Amino acid sequence: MEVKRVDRSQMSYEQFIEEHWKPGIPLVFTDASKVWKANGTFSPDWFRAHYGDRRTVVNGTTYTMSELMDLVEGKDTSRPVPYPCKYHIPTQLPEVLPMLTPLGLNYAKPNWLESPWFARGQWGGAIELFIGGPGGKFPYIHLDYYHLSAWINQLYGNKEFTVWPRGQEKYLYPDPNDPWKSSLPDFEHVDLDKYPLYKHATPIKFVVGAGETLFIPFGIWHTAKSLEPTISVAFDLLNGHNFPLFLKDVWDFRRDNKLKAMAHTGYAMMAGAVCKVGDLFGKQREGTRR
Ligand SMILES: O=C(O)CCC(=O)C(=O)O
Ligand SMILES: [Fe+2]
Repeated sequence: MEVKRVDRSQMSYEQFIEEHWKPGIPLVFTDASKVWKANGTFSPDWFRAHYGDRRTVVNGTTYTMSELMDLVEGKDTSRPVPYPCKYHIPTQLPEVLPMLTPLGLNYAKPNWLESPWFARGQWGGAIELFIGGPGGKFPYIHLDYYHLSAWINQLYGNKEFTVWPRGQEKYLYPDPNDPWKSSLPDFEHVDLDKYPLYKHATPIKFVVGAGETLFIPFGIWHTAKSLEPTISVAFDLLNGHNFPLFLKDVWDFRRDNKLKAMAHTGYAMMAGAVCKVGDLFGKQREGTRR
């Protein structure tokens, strides 16, 4: 597997669906987020100027935006730089949402997570701002929960990603208590005596720069490392293609309490059915417009 880099002129929506969304092949778009006002605007100085006082909690410590930016830019060297530093955009920075439209960049659609039916659920689907400093590593290799597919939009600085092709969990030692996470402590220095199967793994490493977007389909193990001060916006994608697997996860995550599992799964089934009908009407509307 290779991770292709394309610009919008090289990839129609239909081609993206057939060649990447359906088969689950990651892709870097070099210019998809150009449709967002955030592209070219988001920077440490811009966030300091507009939302310097906005607070978030990282690993149990509360920081303001200005404090975080000073840390990741090396202006404050008095304490360690945590990673990832996150803001949940709809609740912690709702003012920037209009700078992220259309959220799906004209590719990540239809996205049922944008429907009010799914916004009520407690199953991922966050739109998050990630802030990182040089060397900031995501703490583990993982799969995203609920079989959601991730879109990571790099808006400032370079971030290195590593992905493993689908089916390599057998080489990545999933944590028995949370099989969505690998138990390898540091994939760049794996102790092959302790984790011998890792020698069969085929990691693919690449850098995603400012203005670029990485599509990570469900089932692709991944991790990330900020190479310099970075700002990204990540969101998830759910529609009829990954919905059956999503639904199974909604059940599995709550199966210790059958009543709760049934309530959540029943709700998700209904929400999915409503969205499916919405997609059909959406398609019809597009059809009549042509
Ligand atoms: O940008 C990153 O650090 C990776 C984030 C990620 O994979 C996640 O939040 O699931
Ligand atoms: Fe992830």
